Amino acid sequence: MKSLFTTNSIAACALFGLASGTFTSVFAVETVKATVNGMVCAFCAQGIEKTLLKMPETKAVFVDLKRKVVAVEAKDGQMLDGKKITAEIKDAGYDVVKLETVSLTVEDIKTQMKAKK
Ligand SMILES: [Cu+2]
Repeated sequence: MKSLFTTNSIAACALFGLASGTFTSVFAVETVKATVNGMVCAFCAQGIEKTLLKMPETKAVFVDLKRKVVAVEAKDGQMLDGKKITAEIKDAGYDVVKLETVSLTVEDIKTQMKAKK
């Protein structure tokens, strides 16, 4: 098992993920929804998605270019750090104008956005 992981923290996260996967309903969904300025094309959206997916606590990312929305869903039982997410997005060259935590999954937000068309 040990040889599969490069660091202890990643191993701990992976193990926790496996363990919590069997009783997912125990934890409330935590998703950070950000309004981001500066995204102009699909590559911007893709870049932000990739950056945020690199965080060990990220389960899923959704980017809506037209509405300037970036949503990050935490893995079960894990916490998202709004400051860290803001820093990651800023480092990538974009501006976070609003940040809120919602009890929705990324899929829920996707559905909402589609419905609002
Ligand atoms: Cu772009």
